[in-house]
Amino acid sequence: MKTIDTKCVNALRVFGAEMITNAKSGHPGIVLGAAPIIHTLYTRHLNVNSEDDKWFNRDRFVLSAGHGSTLLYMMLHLSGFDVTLDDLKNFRQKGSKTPGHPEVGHTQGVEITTGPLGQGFATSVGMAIAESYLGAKFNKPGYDVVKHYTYVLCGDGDLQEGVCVEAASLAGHLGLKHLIVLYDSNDIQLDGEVSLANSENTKEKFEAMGWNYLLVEDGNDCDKIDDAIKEAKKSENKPTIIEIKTIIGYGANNSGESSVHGKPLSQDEITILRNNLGYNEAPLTFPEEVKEFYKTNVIDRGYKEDSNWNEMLVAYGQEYPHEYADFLQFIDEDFVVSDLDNIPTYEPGTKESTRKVMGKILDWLGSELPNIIGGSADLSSSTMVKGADGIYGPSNPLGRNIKFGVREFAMAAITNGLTLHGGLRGFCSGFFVFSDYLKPAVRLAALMNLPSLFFFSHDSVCVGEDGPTHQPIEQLAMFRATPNLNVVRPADATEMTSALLQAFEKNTYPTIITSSRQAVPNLDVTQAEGAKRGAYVVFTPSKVAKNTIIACGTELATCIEAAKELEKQKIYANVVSMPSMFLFDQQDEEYKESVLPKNLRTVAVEMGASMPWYKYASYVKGIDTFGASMPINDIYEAFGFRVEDLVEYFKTVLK
Ligand SMILES: Cc1ncc(C[n+]2csc(CCOP(=O)(O)OP(=O)(O)O)c2C)c(N)n1
Ligand SMILES: [Mg+2]
Repeated sequence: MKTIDTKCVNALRVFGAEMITNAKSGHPGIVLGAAPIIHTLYTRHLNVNSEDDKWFNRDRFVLSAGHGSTLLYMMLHLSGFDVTLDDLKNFRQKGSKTPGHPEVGHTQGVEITTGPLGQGFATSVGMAIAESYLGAKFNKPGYDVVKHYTYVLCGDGDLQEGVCVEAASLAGHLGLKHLIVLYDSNDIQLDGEVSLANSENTKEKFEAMGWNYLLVEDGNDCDKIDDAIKEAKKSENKPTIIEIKTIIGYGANNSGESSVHGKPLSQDEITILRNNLGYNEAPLTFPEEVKEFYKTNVIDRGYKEDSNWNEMLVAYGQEYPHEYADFLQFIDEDFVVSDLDNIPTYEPGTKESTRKVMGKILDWLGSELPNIIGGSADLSSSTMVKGADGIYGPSNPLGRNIKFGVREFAMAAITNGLTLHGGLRGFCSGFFVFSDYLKPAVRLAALMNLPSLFFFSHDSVCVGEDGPTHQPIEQLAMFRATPNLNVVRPADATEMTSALLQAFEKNTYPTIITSSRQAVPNLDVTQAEGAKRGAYVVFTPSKVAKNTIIACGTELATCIEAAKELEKQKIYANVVSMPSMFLFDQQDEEYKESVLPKNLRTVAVEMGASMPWYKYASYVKGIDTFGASMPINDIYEAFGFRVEDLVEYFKTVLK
């Protein structure tokens, strides 16, 4: 190992520890332990170009161990990204570019928001699928227009998470050869030794899942790390995990102990660290030779790689003009559904479950939008959601139907990865009640402003016989409470079609669409434009309304029936369809007042937790207990959602 590598690694260790001490907050353990790993990756392998940070064929780097953000910020600074010395000194401070954990879109060069352990790893599998798919689609002999690696740095905690195992199992099955995981294996985690909670054999575990496993016994040896990465790059048909044995907090007085994981070093401890490493440069600066080394080995190398790629792309464009034009369209995600002439339609008066509509429209969209890719968690025959062009895998790398297996959380994280990579839009699907299993990935999509799409069926107690384990109650409330997330519960085919078309637009938020298991009438009063605004009036009585009934999903048709019955009994109520609270809340005050006049008495109806509706209504007919197993026809009666039950209820609260 060259002296310059030692110099760089020690500079990173001391600067990183000082950044954390300066911030009075952060995680010195991983910074001191894993500095040689990230240094080797950036200076010898990672192809990125700070002058063209969105360069399509750049390598993707995922810091799954998001608590090591200090390492990433130092890399970005030294690699020429928009992270200044002052930004590093402002680590974790108000308004800084260097928040506690990496946030995509907030800091240039950060590929993904990480911090929730395990999810970075799982999301990287989606990036690797995207790379493999796009490579298969566009590469030609001599022209690897999409061929890059997805690198992950993870720790013990990441690998303990179930989502990692789900994702790793699928990645092995799919043979994602350009996925390379660098495992910072220090045998220590926050609370103590890893052996207190784990005794499995990492090598056997990953090999059993179809991975290559490599071991670097001395995590301070950059050359050995380099050799292992070179070896991993040769993989023909498997992802690779490189277990790198490191010492947490290397150089600190409490190295090798869990106490160094997340507690800043004191000034005295910094002095000890500096002495142990024989490092005496000024605090919070990088030596010139370190900066020079990064300039040559990351900035200049990345610039050259990017330029070479651009040159190649020009030649590709000359030889393959059609593919080239297509490729640019993929990069720009420049796909819109403009011609709706052939979209499947449903006549008013017919009946269909909204899940069947969802499946049919999505199949149609699959042929209209070549960049959409996704599938279900072993439920495509129930949710009706699947991707086009056959099942994706080594024998059909151009399949756009991903068989996720019963791995909901990894499915959603992978969906985020597909979208984050660029060039593709990911979607996935399952039973709505099991959205609990993947909620953390929906949350991260919302936090990342990522337009991932989550399509659920079986959206209420009307699931019926499968009973309370399968009947969602609180899930709508949970998701509606999540910031920057569009939750849509369409009432019929018209609203479902509108929701799906809107979901595939260029949004800065993810969308959840829920659908019914049971058939519902396709109404003549629902409208695409109204649905797009989140809520709109679908029924007005013959005399001036004193009341508003708000409903959505399968309850809308029943509420319209009930309002007509009320009218006969001289209670006059408008009915408002509100498929999306998120979209309605974005409308101007005038529109909102026109839909929900404040002087009217308002009641909301939904076969789910009542909580979200109190934002709009004084009275709510909801379900605040778990469901129960019984045939669907009994469900309506048992929970009081037949037309006659609703009429009786409305008479007690409306005027
Ligand atoms: C899902 C999740 N659970 C818990 C945490 C809190 N946490 C952050 S780091 C950490 C310990 C992880 O251990 P390891 O990956 O070995 O990191 P090291 O101590 O080696 O830096 C924990 C529990 C988290 N960030 N995400
Ligand atoms: Mg550890």
